Amino acid sequence: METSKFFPSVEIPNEGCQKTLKNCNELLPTLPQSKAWWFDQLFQYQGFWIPSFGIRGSMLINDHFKPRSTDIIVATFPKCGTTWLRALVFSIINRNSFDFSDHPLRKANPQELVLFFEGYRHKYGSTSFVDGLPSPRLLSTHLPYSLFPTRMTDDTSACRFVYFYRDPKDVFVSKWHFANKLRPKELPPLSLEEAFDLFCKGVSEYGPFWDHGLGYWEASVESPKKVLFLKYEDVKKEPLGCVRKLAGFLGVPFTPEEENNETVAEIVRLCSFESLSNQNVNKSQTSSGERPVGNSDFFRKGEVGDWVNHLSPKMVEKLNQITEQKLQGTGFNFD
Ligand code: PAP
Repeated sequence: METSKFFPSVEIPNEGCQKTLKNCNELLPTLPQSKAWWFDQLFQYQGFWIPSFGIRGSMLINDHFKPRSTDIIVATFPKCGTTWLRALVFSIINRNSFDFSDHPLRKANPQELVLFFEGYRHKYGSTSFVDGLPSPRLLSTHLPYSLFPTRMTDDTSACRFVYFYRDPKDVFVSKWHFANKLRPKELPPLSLEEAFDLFCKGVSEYGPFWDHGLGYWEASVESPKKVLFLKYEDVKKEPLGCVRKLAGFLGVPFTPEEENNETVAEIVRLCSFESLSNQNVNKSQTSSGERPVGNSDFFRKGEVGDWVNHLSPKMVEKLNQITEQKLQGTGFNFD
């Protein structure tokens, strides 16, 4: 049996999973393709540009995942602050199990504590790893809402989704930096202009960005008890209020005693960019997963509005225009 720190054990997939993998392998060559920003190719699948492992993961989830009413899914478009949201949800849910001075977030990257859902065993196709996790299971995803099975998204299911939205201008800049850091050395750097063109056309990992956000936004309006839609910028502005809201949504509101002993403030402090990025485990280039991405790669600036340092006025105008057009009439307003 193969082992890794991120995925403790790898099993031979059972017959059902093998069938799903076979279906996926047959499907992939039939899908429209585009080059990815970093490693894998992108495939257009059910309206979104997704790397092959994401499609495999989604198909495995659809065919075999057994949801529990206690499941919590941390959902984001890449570079919207997944690391932060993972840390916040983990520390809220486990606040009575650990001392803040000796907390798991001081020893492990949030990726190791809230596992990448569609990434789980995608390569080998076994689902027993996630099946074996204790409740409540905290899982993180970049998959669009529409790619989850209805047994997770309809009213009969009690599992919950928390979604982080972020200004697309900052998402684009963060993604562009990340891509150039991780692109194989044999490839030329991805220019800002080329990346911008791809992003605007919706061609980026799990894109189009706007359709991704809208899927979760609409679900949050329709089923506010199932989907919580949070903005990165709002959590930056009002971290205490947002953490209280998050805890309430997750069914574990803070008690008056916790309010008095500063538990909310401790969580906000522990999960802040300054705190997480300064933990030794997150300063290292060590990879928590199977991808050649170091823990430190998930921490760059952690600021709102860094786009002003990178985008030309024309680029800003174009992105703002696309955002306005896409969100028109949806009831969702970025401001
Ligand atoms: P992923 O999608 O690959 O998992 P993700 O964590 O969503 O990455 O995004 C990384 C961004 O979140 C980085 O943004 P930047 O490039 O604009 O700086 C990273 O700095 C930021 N980030 C990571 N941790 C935090 C945090 N605790 N608070 C605020 N921002 C954070």
